[in-house]
Amino acid sequence: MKEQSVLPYYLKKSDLPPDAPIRYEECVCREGYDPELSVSRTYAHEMLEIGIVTTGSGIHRVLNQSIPCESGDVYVVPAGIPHGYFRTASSEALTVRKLYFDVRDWFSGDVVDRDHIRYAYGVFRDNEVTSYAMLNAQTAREVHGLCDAILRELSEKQPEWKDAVRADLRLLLITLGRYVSGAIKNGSDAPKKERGMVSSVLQAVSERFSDPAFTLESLAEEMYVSKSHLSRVFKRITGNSFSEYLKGIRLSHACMLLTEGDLTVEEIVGRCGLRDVPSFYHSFHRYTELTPSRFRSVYGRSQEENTVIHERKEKIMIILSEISANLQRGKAKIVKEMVQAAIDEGCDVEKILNEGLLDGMNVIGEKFKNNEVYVPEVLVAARAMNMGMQVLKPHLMANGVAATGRICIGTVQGDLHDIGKNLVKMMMEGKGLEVIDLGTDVAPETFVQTAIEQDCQVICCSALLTTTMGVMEDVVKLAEEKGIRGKVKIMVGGAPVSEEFAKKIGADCYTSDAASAADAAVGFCKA
Ligand code: B1M
Repeated sequence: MKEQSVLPYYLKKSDLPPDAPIRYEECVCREGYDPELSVSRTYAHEMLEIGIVTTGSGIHRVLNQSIPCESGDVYVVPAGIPHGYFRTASSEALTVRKLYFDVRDWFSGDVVDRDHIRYAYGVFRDNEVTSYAMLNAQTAREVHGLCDAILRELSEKQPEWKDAVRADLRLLLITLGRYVSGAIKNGSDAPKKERGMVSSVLQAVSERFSDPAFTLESLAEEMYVSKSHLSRVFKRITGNSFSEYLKGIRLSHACMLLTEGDLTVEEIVGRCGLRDVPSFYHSFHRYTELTPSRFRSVYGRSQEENTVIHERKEKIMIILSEISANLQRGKAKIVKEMVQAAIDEGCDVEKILNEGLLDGMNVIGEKFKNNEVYVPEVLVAARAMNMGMQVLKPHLMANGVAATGRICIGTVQGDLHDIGKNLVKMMMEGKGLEVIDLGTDVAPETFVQTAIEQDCQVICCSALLTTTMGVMEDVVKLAEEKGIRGKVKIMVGGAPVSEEFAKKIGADCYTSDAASAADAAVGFCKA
C-alpha cells in the first residue's frame, strides 16, 4: 500500500525565485500511450528530472519500456532520456509533479560535476530498465523533507539562499543516490560492504563509461577484488550483469547524443566508449527497438532544425556585436533597432544586455580611461545605452514574478551617472518591486525623507565616483539619526564601491551587479 500522505505538496512554483535552478511542472497525463508520443525529455544533459506520481496509476514509458506506475512512486530520470507518463483507461487522472534540477549554473566544479548522473543512473527496482531510478514512497518522504528544507532556505536565507539551496540540492541528490543504490534488487538485505562495493562500481561506470578501455576486469584490479567476485556481487545486488549494465549506460548516453546534436554515428560510438559501429547498431536496436537514425528522427532535431539553430546563433552573434559597435559610436537609433532585432531572433534579454549593450559600454569606459575618447563621446554612448535599455525594459519586466515591497533608489549627491542605477531599477521592477526613482545627485535627506514618507523597506544608493562614495555613509548616519535603521535596509553599489566599504559605513548590503541587487532587495522586502 503506497503512502499518499507523504505527498501533500512538493516545491511550489510560486515560492521559487525566478532564477532558481529548479523548474516545476504539474502534469495531468494522457490516456493510453504511444511510443511515438513518449517524447517528454529533460532538456539539457545537465538536467535531472524527479517525477512524483501524486494521483492515479498508469504507465511510465522510458526508452520503449513500460513500467506500471502509481501514486507514491518517485522517478528519477537523468537528462536526455525520452520518457512519458500515461494513464490507463480505468484509472483516475494520473498526475505527476515534476521537478527539473538544472545543474549547469549550480553545481560547478567538484560539487556536482557528474554527481547527479552518478546517483541517478542505472538503477531500477524489479525491472530491467537501466536508465532511470524508481523509488518508493518511503523515499518520497525523505525527498519531500529535503525539498521542504530547500523551500525554507529559499524563503529565509535571502540573499545567501543560493549557497544554501545548492547544499540542499546536493544532499537531495545524494539521498536519491542512496536510495538508488538501496532500491537495487534485494539491496537492503545485502551486507553493507557489498552494497558499498556496488555503489563504487556504479560511480565508476558513470564517470568512465566513455572510456572503451574501462572493463570489469580493470575495475576489479583497482578495487583489489577478483573479477568473478565483483561480477557475482554486482549481479546479486542489482540483478544485472555488469556488461549489460555498462552497455545500457553507454547506449542511453548515445540516445542523448543522437537527440541533442548532429554528431555522426561514428562520433557517437567514440564518445560512448562503444566498440564499433556494427555492434553499436545491433545493440542499439535491441535496446530501443529503433535504429539510430529512426531514433533521431523520432526524438531528435532534424538536420534542418540543427542548421536553423546554428544559423540563428550566428545571426544573434552578429547582431550583438553590431549593438556593441554602434553603442560605442553613439548610434542610438541603430542600437534601438538592433536590440529589437535580437529580441525578435529570440535572444535571451540578459545576453543582449551583457554581450551587446554592456560590452559596448565597457569598451567606451576603457577608452575613456585611456584618454582615447572624451566626455562628448561617452555621453552619446550613454544615450545609446539608455535607448537600448528602453527596448529591453518590458522584456526584463515580463521575466519577473510578483513580489511585494517598495524601495527608493538614486545616484548619490554630486554624481550624475545613472546608467547602472537605471539598470538596477529595471531589474528590481522586473521582480515586481515598486521602485521610487530619485534620479541623480540625490542628497542624503531626500533618500531618508522618501523612505519615511513613502514607507520604503529599502534605500538603494548608487555611486560611480570615488569622490561621491562618501555620501553613502551620510545616508546611513542620517537614517540612524531619524530612527529608521531598524526597519529600513540600506543597499549600496556602483563601480568603486566594495563589500568592505559597505561594511565600514554600516550599510546592510553591497552587490556588484544589477541582478544580484534585485535579488537582495526582494530578500529584504520578504523578510
Ligand atoms: Co564618467 N566616470 N565621469 N561619465 N563614466 C567613470 C565612472 C570613470 C570610471 C571613467 C574613467 O575614468 N575610467 C570615472 C570615475 C573615476 C573614479 O572616480 N573612480 C569617471 C569620471 C572621472 C567622470 C567625470 C568626472 C569626467 C569629467 O567630467 N572629467 C564626470 C563626472 C560627472 C558627475 O557625475 N558629476 C563623468 C561624466 C560622465 C558622463 C556624463 C559623460 C557619462 C554618464 C552618463 C550617464 O550616466 N547618463 C559617464 C560615463 C558613461 C562613464 C563610464 C564610461 C561608464 C559608466 C556606466 O554607465 N557604466 C565610466 C567608466 C566605466 O565604468 N567603465 C565612467 C555602465 C553601467 C551599467 O555600469 O554604473 O558600474 P555601472 O553599474 C553597474 C554596477 O556598478 C552595479 O550595477 C551595474 C551593472 O549591473 N551598480 C549597482 C550600480 N549601481 C548600483 C547600486 C546597487 C547595486 C549595484 O545597489 C544599490
